[in-house]
Amino acid sequence: IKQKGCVIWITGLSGSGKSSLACALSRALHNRGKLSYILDGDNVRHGLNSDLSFEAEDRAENIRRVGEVAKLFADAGIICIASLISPYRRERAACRALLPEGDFIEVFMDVPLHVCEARDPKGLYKRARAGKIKGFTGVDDPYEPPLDCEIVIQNNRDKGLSSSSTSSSLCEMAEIV
Ligand code: GGZ
Repeated sequence: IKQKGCVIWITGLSGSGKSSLACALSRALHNRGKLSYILDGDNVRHGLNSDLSFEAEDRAENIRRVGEVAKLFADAGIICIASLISPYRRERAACRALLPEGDFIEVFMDVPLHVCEARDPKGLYKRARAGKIKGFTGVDDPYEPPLDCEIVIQNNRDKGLSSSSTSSSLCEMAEIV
């Protein structure tokens, strides 16, 4: 196997397009003959992390566990794409620190809250605004954007990942790993 493992860590608000990017990236890698595996926050929370809530301490533990599992995938030579809100800088930095320099690629889905909220694919923002979900990221819970990450994607369109800058970022990522 010629492939070297690494972690591509996608952070951003709910509805910013993290999961869509993860899928598109995984396809782009597959087309280049590279093996990847997606760890998606929403999915992992149904299994490995089903014991965790959205309280700050549990979010930190969610990020920590995904970081450790991502490292195991990278050690096995797989490109692990982690896609979770991961709202805290400190925990993202701790995940980065698990890997050798250059093997952790942080991608920020830089989408304004109002755009995510207008998309609201699962109606969660609406429920959060109505007070039915407490502690929703961006509404009444913090999100700390990266200050210095490898890739920033401005995915401002109403739907999908159609912008040309997004596809060039995709190619860039698929080529660097
Ligand atoms: C944020 C929440 C919340 C709260 C449920 N805050 O867009 P989604 O629905 O499909 O993905 C979100 C997912 C966030 O899980 P993560 O593991 O990525 O979060 S973190 O990294 O902060 O631990 C959202 C849904 O779960 N969801 N309640 N209160 N998102």
